[in-house]
Amino acid sequence: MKHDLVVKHSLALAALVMMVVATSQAGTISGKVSGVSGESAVYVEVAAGKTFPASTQQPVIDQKGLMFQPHITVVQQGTTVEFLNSDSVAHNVFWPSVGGNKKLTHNLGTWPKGDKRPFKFDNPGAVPLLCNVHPEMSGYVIVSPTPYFALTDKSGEYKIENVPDGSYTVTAWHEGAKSQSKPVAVAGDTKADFTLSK
Ligand SMILES: [Cu+2]
Repeated sequence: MKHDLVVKHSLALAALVMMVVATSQAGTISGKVSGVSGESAVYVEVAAGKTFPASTQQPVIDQKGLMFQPHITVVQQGTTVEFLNSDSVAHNVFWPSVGGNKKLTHNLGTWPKGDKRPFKFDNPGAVPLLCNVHPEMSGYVIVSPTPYFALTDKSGEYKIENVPDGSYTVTAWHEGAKSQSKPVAVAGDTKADFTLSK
């Protein structure tokens, strides 16, 4: 009788420990994007039944020296980006599509030095930034559907931290290359490499 109770207690404790472990485990996804040179964006796609914290980012994309700076900005879906003009000439910001969808084309307008305009990116995918005053200007906002994303370094290495354990689809994007998505099972520290081509 006494022994039975101890066993029951131990089982209950073990179950509790397992629950705590199961709900608190998070890992990193890291690896390398090769086949292309320079920075790529890597992000985790939405997974069924999972909810994510809202964006806390407040990114600024500057137009300086006739360039979008930074050239590539990765944000979580729902993030408001401030577009600043630091040049003495007026710049425009527009994009022909979002995630390849031309219906999501938008022109933010043209504004002078020191001014900035916000835009909230509610749709996921790559947003090619252009300026209709300077055809040579180009940049990108990559809108990640989850808070789990990274920009690789110039050699293609990346690390996405604090991803809850589970099964995901991870996408790698590179300017001018075909994006690649692959299933990744995150359990602690997980590796995912990509090889992209044009
Ligand atoms: Cu411009």
